[in-house]
Amino acid sequence: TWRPTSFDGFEIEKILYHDPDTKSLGVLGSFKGVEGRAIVKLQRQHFDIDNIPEALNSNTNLQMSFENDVYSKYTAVLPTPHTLVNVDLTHPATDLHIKKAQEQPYHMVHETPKMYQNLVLPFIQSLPPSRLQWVYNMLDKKKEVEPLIFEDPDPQNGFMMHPDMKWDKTTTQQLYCLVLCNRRDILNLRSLTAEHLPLLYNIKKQAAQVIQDRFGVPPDQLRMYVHYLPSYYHFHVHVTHVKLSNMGSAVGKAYLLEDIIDNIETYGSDFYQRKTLTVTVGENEDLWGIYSKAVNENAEK
Ligand code: M7G
Repeated sequence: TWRPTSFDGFEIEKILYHDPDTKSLGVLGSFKGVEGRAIVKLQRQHFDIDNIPEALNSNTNLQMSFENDVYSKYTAVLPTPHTLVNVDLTHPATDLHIKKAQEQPYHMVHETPKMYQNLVLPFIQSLPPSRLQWVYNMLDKKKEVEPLIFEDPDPQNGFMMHPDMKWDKTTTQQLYCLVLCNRRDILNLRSLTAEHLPLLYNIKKQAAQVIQDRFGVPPDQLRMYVHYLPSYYHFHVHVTHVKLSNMGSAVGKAYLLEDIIDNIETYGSDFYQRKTLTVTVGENEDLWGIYSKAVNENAEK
């Protein structure tokens, strides 16, 4: 597999997004002489407190941009060390990757069980198995440079836990782990019934224990949730530090593991087959086309 050692000859095709909140930027482009397009995501790293005394001295010039009463704002370039960035590369990037990375309008859609059965499920079943190759590589221990954090090999209730690709592992305050269950027959939240309670309890208990032991983050500072809808239809649970917030932890996308367990226990095994679920869909997603057709047809009736 080709891997770059610098951005030599990198040609920018377009800016996919740039987000001042997360101090991040996504670029589509290509490396000179290398086949395929590349998505490059840059994110500024958090400050290393040890370097702060070195930065806050006469070497750092302040340019005032705003003042009001006791308040003022400046821009400055920290001299040492040069500001660090995190780089995420997707290469070769498919059209799907590019569409996913690109800034786009989002919509809240109320997905009824009927919409799921008639429209969404056939769509999920039509996806090529290659979409889950990275998951199976991890489960089969074929390819995964990231360290395995934990494994329970039980075929029914077991799972694997790795650091999520989104975590740069520099701080536990941004802890982000990914739990992949061993079973390959659970598509998503809608698939879950009382039959899966032992699996859900097992994840809740063991993942929290391991994270406490390994990273010192106590169970009540973890947010464990499932995306509905996810991007990948192999059942997985996101485990993050409670202080980490992003689009992925927003309502209309993240469903808490604890609440899922409680809903199935309190309201019945078929809760998630009967419930209307609110989902957040981007216009670039295939599902947006499917949903908007259903919503328009309903409005005409
Ligand atoms: P999702 O809810 O299906 O989709 O979560 P999302 O990407 O819209 O959140 C899939 C999760 O798997 C995300 O949190 C990804 O960051 C993570 N992920 C994706 N890939 C391809 C990898 C990978 O190769 N390694 C690891 N460790 N995590 C991945």
